[in-house]
Amino acid sequence: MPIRLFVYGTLKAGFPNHHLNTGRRLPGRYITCQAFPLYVVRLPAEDRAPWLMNLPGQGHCVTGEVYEVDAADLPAIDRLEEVGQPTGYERVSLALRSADDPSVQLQAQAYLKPAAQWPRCLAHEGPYAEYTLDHAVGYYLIQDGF
Ligand code: PCA
Repeated sequence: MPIRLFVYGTLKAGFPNHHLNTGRRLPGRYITCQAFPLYVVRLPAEDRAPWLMNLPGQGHCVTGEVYEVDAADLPAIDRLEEVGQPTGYERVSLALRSADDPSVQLQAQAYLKPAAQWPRCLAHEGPYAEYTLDHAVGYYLIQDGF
């Protein structure tokens, strides 16, 4: 059974973790129906990571891509996103609309940061409506350092 996954960060096509995204993409781009704050956060000794905070109503409606992922592949992606760990993402269901045809709406899972991890004390940029390749530059640099 495939599940729908909305990706807005490094799992998007052309971004650093896309090779770990085993899903089949639905054509076009999708936008969250509700606004959420999308930050690019600098973690000490880590990367420059996209954080979509689970704070609906703040920030912007955020653009990303939707994939159909085999349920058997989901645990590996959950591990990458550190679901269940104190510093990880939580996988929640979001309402989305197609960027091309606003009448097309669907629900998909997405990796959001719990509100309690709000990056007040961390260097962060945003909120943005979209995570771009410019935002991923720091991520690439750190990855290259390993
Ligand atoms: N990976 C997930 C959540 C943030 C990240 O970098 C994604 O692309 O949606």
